[in-house]
Amino acid sequence: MAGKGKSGAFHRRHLLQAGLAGAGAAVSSEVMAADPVPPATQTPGKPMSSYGVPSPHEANVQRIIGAAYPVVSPGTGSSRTPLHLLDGTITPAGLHFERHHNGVPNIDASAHRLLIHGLVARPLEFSIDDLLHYPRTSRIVFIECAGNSGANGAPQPPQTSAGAIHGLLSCSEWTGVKLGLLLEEAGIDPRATWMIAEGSDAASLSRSIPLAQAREVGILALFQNGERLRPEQGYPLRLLMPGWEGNLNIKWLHRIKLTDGPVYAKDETSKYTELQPSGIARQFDLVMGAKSVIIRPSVGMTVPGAGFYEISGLAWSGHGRIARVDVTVDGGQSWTEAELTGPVLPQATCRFRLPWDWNGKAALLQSRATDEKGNTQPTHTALMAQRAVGQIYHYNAIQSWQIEADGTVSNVHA
Ligand SMILES: Nc1nc2c(c(=O)[nH]1)N[C@H]1C(S)=C(S)[C@@H](COP(=O)(O)O)O[C@H]1N2
Ligand SMILES: [Mo]
Repeated sequence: MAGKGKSGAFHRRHLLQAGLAGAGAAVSSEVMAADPVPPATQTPGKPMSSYGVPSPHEANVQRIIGAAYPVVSPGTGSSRTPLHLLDGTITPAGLHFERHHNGVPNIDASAHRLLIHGLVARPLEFSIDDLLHYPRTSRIVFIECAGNSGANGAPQPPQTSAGAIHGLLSCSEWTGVKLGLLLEEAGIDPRATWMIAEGSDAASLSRSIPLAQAREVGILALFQNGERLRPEQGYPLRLLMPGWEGNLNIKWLHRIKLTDGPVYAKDETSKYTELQPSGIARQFDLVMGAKSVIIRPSVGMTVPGAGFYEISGLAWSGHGRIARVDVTVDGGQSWTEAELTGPVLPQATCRFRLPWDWNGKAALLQSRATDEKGNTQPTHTALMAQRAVGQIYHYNAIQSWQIEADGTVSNVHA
């Protein structure tokens, strides 16, 4: 078969040559003659609506909620994007993952202010209306929580869906004002090397960020996928640090203070610091590594017998664009480069696909992303060797899905 490796994975361009593209049922002329009239053609449809919602037949497509302290602090925790029920690269706003350290505040945009102060020539205060007067920029960017995929750090990998494991990851188009523009307006004091950004939620979440990068890539986001930010994503204003750990993307942003060093705020010392086996902690590990996950198939799906399938998943890197994704269906004996279908943007998720002619025997599926800077993914064993017990931040190891001959999928450490 043209272009097909011994593993059964092959390039899309060989698909039609191989005659494997068709999955539709063949139709006889009798069946065609008896084709019933679709019922929906017999009555007028519903009228227009002022804000559309998904089809009622898609009601199962929901965020996966994990409340850390449901009784004492129901707003503390996260909800995950159901990656396994979606396709493409953009996350619908209502399914963007959520990570709140003390709930979603209800903020009146007309009363909200952003203060830029500290080591600046002129402290400045902006209303949201003020910010809406500045030139805007748009970028399609992922946000990933540093704790994403951390459940895979356990000795026994969780037997839950791809979304439940990897869904602290979403990708949106964000629009707002370049942070550098406002910092320059305030006048950066030459002694300023860091800044601290603070949210106006009940957690007052605050993070120190190196000033040079914040000035270069930071965006004060006001819009998400074309509409104003959702409350869960930081309405009316959030800091966007493309490719940096989720925690730095301060929601409900109300203060930025320029400083001559990191502040060592509670949110960057009690959390988001990684203990190594040596006992020394790594601090300010800020950029999200190269990563990929096969989403179809994954745990909870069944591969119903030998035949043609499309393997598909997401790849992303905080360091830039994804250069390639390699896929194996035999546990790494042979790898095939997947096709990146659709936009491949820096600091954005991209979709990879690879046709697979499954022979119906046990198979071990893995994907490995490489970004344009040459960063790639470690194995689970190699990653855990660099971590103290229980340290799961920045888990970007290769995900392994075991397919049994009966078509069931399980999560394994391979
Ligand atoms: N003010 C504030 N900003 C915050 C948080 C928060 O709890 N409060 N959570 C952070 C964390 S840990 C992450 S991963 C991202 C999550 O962004 P999202 O909820 O829009 O997905 O926001 C960050 N910004
Ligand atoms: Mo996070």
